[in-house]
Amino acid sequence: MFEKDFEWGVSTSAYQIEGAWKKDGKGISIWDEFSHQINHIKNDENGDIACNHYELYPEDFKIMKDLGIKNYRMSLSWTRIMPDGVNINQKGIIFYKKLFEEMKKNGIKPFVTLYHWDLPYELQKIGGWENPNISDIFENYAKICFENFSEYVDKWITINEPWVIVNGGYVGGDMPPAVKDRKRSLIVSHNLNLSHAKAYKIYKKMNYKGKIGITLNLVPIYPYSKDKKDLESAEIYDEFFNKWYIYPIFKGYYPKKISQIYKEKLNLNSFPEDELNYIKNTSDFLGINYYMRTIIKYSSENKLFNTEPVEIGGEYTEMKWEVYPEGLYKLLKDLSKEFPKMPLYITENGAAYQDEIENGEIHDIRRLNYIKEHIDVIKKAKENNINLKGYYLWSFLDNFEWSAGYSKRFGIVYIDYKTQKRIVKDSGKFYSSIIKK
Ligand code: GBH
Repeated sequence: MFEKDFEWGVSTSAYQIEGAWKKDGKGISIWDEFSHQINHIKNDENGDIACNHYELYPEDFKIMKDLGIKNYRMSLSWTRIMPDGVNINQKGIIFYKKLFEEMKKNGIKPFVTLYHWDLPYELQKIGGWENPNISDIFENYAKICFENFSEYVDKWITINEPWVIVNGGYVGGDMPPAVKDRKRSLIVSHNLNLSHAKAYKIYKKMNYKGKIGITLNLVPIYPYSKDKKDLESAEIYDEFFNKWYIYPIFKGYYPKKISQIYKEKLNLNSFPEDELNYIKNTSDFLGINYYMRTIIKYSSENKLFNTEPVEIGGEYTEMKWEVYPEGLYKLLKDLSKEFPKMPLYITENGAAYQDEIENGEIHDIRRLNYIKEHIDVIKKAKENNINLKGYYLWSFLDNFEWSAGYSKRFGIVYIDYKTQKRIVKDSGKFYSSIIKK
């Protein structure tokens, strides 16, 4: 059922694991800046050291190899390669070349994300994702990465989770630049799409033969009841959360209902037709980060969408996200119906739970079960001929969980942040046994 080249892998991102925030000419990112201010991150923690993967990567790849993990999704730190977002820092390029060399020695294939949220702070100063030239700046960064790393990398993701960049950074305010302005957030979402599309097109123009696409955080939406109002609210929420990001890239337009709402209530003009044509069909695959489902009911409290998420019991992880493997099946099924030929990857899936060390071991049975139940869904999807090419677990290591700091652990490998000692958890041993089978 699993073809030989089905990719079993693990996933991380640069800011969450590397540390070495100022080493070898690295510039400051918006996350360095944000996490150094008080009251932004749980316990005022930051990614200065994190898992010190910057120095310990040989040890980390050895663990990966021992577990039989042959595919690794990671991200590049833009400010290592270009400290101000524009000018090149050779030491950053050399670092990643050494890292890719080390992976190669261990038989591990990279799947590389260009942007996992750590924008150069110098670019934020000139408007960041709101700057009208940001897509050209991003294209230039992408081009430098393609030129320097294509010797090692033939699978790229431009941007990780535009929804989070938009809503964390410009609506909720729990992520940098912590702006609270919905209208501006939507302009950012469009600029992210343009940036993605430019990176995609330059890659193809440079004649590389690899694959390049985007990763979206998708949540299957379930209506709370069959009541007409609930059904309609669920549809609108689905457009807000999922389709706003899927449609421009895979269909060339923004979903209609929500566009109408944005027009009426936020005075948002529709985006230029030529730009939408430019964005259309610029992804060789769809990367999906799946963690949970959302149940939506009608509510008159929410003035913008008339929607409200409801919790209905069941099991929840430490993040307060519902454990719902069937939701992954629904998501994959719906997507493969709408986009029958599109190659799909699960680029993240995993769970945060508290871990306890017992005689040097970590019996993280709940994380193990979470993984097992979701892999069962992957099997079912393959049996039903869904075009799924790979599954990447979040995460390889415990790491800096953004505004939750180090309080939430997602790893299948435990990190003792005092000693930087790594311990493979039971979930890691379990995943290893699945891969080897
Ligand atoms: C991923 O984001 C990230 O790519 C990764 O860096 C991170 O460490 C990992 O997940 C774990 O958090 O309905 O308001 O509760 C996941 C993003 C997950 C975004 C669930 C929105 C629900 C929001 N998301 N989520 S809410």
